[in-house]
Amino acid sequence: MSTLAIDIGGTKVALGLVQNGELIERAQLATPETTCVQEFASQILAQCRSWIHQVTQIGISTTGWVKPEGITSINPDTLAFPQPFPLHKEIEAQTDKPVAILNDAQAAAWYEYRSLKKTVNNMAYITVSTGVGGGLVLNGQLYKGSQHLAGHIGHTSIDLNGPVCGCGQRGCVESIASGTAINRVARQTIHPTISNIELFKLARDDAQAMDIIKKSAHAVAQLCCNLKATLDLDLVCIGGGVGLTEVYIPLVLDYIETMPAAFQVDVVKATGDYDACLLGAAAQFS
Ligand code: BMX
Ligand code: ZN
Repeated sequence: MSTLAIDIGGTKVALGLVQNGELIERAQLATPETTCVQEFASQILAQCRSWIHQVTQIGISTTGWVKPEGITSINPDTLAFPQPFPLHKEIEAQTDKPVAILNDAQAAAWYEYRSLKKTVNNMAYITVSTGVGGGLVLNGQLYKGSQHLAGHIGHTSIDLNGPVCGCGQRGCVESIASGTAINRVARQTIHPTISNIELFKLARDDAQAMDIIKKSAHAVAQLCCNLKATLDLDLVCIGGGVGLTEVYIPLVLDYIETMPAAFQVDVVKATGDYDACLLGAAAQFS
């Protein structure tokens, strides 16, 4: 059975043809800028027309709060959807295939949980990317909560005097640790046009650059301990463009080691690597 997987992020949309959990083909496009749902869907489908007749179903993972009526933004600075954005209904209408949709980090959480070698009951997935997203698997099941919002752990505040987050709160983990937050500080303090790729390279032998990355890792370590205290997790899995860099998880682990033993938790790297959300889009059917 083949699935078309679509992962919608703030800057790019990844597409995959998935067979038996394996990514057979992959494509990518810049996230459409249109606010028209028909146009948004057709720009995406235009990139994978030849796959559509081969697939039985379509799985979407997307940044944003996914409700039955459509997607809405929690932090419009990462991607501003006109609200609600009924993308799943539009993709279904344009393809005549069954469509399932989940928040990107919820989808990756489910994929990563099912890929684990050891038996675990309670796990969180954290993506440190444009934003900081999350997904929770509790008692072996993806936990979405009453309104499908559960897992938006990037929007838990860890500093009452911290920066204002795009969601409207102050001191959210996302406002301190995300790729966007790191880049904002790097541009203010190092160079006005520095990219995150350049920042991570510079950090190999520049303490000021490394400090910016350390602040992000410290915030994510605090989030891991907060989750351990709240949910008594067995494991936290970290992914995302920032989270998957070589230095990041070791830094998070260093900070966790300094916390009280009761709040310490195991941290592993996402096995789906940069495609955890895309594979998660397809994993909704398995
Ligand atoms: C934001 C929020 C989450 C998302 C997370 C990571 C929006 C549009 N998105 O917190 O729903 O899971 O970013 O998203 O409000 P990413 O695009 O950085 O992977
Ligand atoms: Zn926030």
